[in-house]
Amino acid sequence: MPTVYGINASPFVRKVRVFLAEKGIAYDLDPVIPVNVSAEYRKISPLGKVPAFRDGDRTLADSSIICAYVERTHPQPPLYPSDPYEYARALWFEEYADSGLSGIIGPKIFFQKVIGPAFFGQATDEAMVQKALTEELPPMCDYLEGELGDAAALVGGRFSIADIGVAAQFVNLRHAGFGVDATRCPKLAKYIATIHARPSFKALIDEESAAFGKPA
Ligand SMILES: N[C@@H](CCC(=O)N[C@@H](CS)C(=O)NCC(=O)O)C(=O)O
Repeated sequence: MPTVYGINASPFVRKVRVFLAEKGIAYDLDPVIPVNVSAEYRKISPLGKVPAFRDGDRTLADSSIICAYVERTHPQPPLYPSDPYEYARALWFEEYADSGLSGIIGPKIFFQKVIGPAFFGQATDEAMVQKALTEELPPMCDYLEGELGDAAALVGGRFSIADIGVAAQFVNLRHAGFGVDATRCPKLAKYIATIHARPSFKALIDEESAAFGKPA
């Protein structure tokens, strides 16, 4: 059985776990916290980050690379589009989530509201949270709202890595007690709720909410 290394609060760990669940692949979870990681762990994840992955004697780091690998080892059901342009668009939304959404939701909202107070005894910087919620996140949601249109999936009308990557980030927003502004971005709000209701996401949201001592 493969092993996923990383804590469940990480959207990148979640991305890999959802991906494996959608493929029907069982795995062990080794809850590595990415702070002062061991020299042993750095051999698997040289940047010291989570997630990392072990498949027998093969190891990999980085959620995007792990998902790309698993897609090749377990092609069914396909989670990347086959059309070249749609494939690239799916990678783009994954990147938009990993580099764009994560930089706002992660440190400026989720860390401030959940991780900092609970694990580092740090007070929430409410000004930072409010700026992120009212100025920084809305234009990023506007973009997704426009790209989504009336579709149920971001690319090619079919659930893919694009949806996993984007929805994984919004779980952290949810854990922080916020959601997509349904008045400003009604399609995105409905889409995120639908993706989060998939069994692959719901199981993790329930597990994580329990760990944070909050209702899902
Ligand atoms: N591009 C990486 C990003 C992973 C990442 O930033 N993980 C965070 C946790 S959410 C981490 O390990 N941070 C610790 C560090 O940067 O040292 C991926 O997709 O796996």
